Amino acid sequence: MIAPGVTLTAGYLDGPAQDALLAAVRAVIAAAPLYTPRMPGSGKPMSVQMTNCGPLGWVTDAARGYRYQATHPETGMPWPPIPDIIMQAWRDLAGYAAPPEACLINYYAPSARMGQHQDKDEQDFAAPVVSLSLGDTGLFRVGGLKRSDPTSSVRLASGDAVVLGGAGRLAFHGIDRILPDTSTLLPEGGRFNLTLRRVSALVRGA
Ligand code: MD3
Ligand code: FE
Repeated sequence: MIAPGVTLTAGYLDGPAQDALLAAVRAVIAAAPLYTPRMPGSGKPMSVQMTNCGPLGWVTDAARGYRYQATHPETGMPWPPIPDIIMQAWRDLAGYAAPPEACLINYYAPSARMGQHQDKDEQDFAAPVVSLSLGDTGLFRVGGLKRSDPTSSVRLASGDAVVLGGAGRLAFHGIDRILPDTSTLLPEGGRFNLTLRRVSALVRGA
């Protein structure tokens, strides 16, 4: 346990499983290209590139801000389905009966980072977020429910899985930097992170 409700499974994916997941990620990107998301208001580009698979995808731009939508913001196409290997990871790790609705794929070039933030654009905070890492190690920092709470740093290496549930679901977190040349999985270097999320609230009796 990294923090209350935040569980790291180091080496969840072995070498062949990382290769298979990477092939699935490349196939998603072939259908739904990585794009550069922009901050709400300012339009400042994020250093991380993103795409999604699943019925919904997380996107952001200057005019409309953070949201989930069913289509790619640049191609207008529906997001491709979540590959089986990714659905299997959710079934293994999430402990949650309903399937994920969104799989956000982040690509960190060696110089990219992600500032401290909370994931709170979802309606269902009962469901965990499941994270899978591929490629160079990311220096992950997680705190508490307030931005000012103390933080701890964790290295997320290729093949590692993190489950964010319970008290950890709304913890502040980010990626301080990518540790270069820590994996040979990606010939281009850098890191992919996948986050599997429930977006809609489950309606009792529906
Ligand atoms: C802790 N991604 O896409 S994944 C994000 O490595 C995001 O790309 C990071 O933060 C990355 O929003 C971190 C691990 C993670 C994901 C969600 C969390 C940690 C979390 C939600 C609550 C607490
Ligand atoms: Fe996040």
